[in-house]
Amino acid sequence: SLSAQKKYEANWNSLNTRGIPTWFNDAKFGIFIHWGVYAVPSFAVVAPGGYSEWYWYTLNSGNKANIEFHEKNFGKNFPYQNFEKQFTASLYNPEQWANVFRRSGAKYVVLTSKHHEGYCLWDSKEADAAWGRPWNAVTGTPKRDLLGDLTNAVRKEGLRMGFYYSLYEWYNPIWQKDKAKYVDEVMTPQFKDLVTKYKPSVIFSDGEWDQSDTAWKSPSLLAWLFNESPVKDEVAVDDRWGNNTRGNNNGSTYLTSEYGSGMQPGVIWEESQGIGQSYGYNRMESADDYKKSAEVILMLVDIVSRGGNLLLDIGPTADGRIPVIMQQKLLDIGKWLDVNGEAIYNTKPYKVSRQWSSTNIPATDKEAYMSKYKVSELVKPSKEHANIEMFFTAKPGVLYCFLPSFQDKVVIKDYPQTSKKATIEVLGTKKVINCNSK
Ligand code: FUL
Repeated sequence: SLSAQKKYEANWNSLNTRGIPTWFNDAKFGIFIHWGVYAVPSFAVVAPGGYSEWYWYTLNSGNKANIEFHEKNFGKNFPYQNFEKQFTASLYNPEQWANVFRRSGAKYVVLTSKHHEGYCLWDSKEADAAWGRPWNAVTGTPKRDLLGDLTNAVRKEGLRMGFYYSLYEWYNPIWQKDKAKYVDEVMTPQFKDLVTKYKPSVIFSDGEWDQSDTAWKSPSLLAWLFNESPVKDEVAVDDRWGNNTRGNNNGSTYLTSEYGSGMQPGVIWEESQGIGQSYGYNRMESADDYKKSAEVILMLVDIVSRGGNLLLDIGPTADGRIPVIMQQKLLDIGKWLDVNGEAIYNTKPYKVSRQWSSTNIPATDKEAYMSKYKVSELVKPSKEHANIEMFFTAKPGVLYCFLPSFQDKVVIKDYPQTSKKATIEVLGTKKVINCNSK
């Protein structure tokens, strides 16, 4: 779908004629990874927006809970950057991670190459030069190309690899002195180095809100990416390129929602969220703070029925492990996708994405709904899902229906009128079930 041989100019009108590689919207499910020095304190107050990767900033902005936690555990004068010594990745096994990702049914992985703290998971000389100290995983404590090793392992499992990249850094010394210089001498060459060396299929740009796309020079960076980079025909990029770009449905960038309810069909979009309420690992979260596997599956179905992708986030530990509870959720999702993936991957939204329950149970009557429909605890619908009888996805000649709760009998209100009699099958069984169709 990309216009071959075309030269894109450094303006949105031209860039937007590129489109987005079709593989992205067909993939539907990806794994997001937030891993950096913040994995050491691994702390946030458990609440909506309680992002542990914001630890440094939250501490500096005087958050009482963070200060108390920090002083109690690390002392009054412990600077954040000293956490780097404990970011060992000593048990890191990228092949094991990639194996779990493949078995989760995800088709792509997006790793934080650099978050707002500025620490790089590959050998970025721009990072060390700007910070005047080892501030990447190769020259720093892990002594390992964490990003490159995962990239290789993920590709060996047959998945695509992409990177999250924060344009700005809260405390980069050059950024703080001279933003234009930071753009020219740190961010731009660093970004090009990342893309050239590791050839990502996705760029999830972020940290764009401080200034405009013009100040970031992001249109020319994207022109380079689409014209000259080794991934010009492959890469899908998000919509975070300046404080004026997010949410623009402009053709060359996919829209991002974050712990949100996502968008409606007609645009290319991706919702991201963690299994708990943080992207980076938060040690304050307990098992009860994590979504149940069935809730994540229902969320995936809901998103895909509206034409979107789910980028489900996990947060590894400072010593390089994926918390077992996160692995378990991923494997549960994979088991479900083994049977039902046909109704997810490569599908398009149906003309209606859902059918509301005719009994129209208010979300507040969830308990009554559950006992009426014998919904088990495991598939307890979330508030938003309680009234939904069915979700739909489609492929040519096939309509897929997802029932969040078991029912003996359903009526598909928006079934297309055809002369052919339909057959209905439950995926994973060879059973054809009774139906009346015109
Ligand atoms: C946000 C960031 O500030 C969060 O920490 C996280 O990376 C999320 C995906 O994007 O804007």
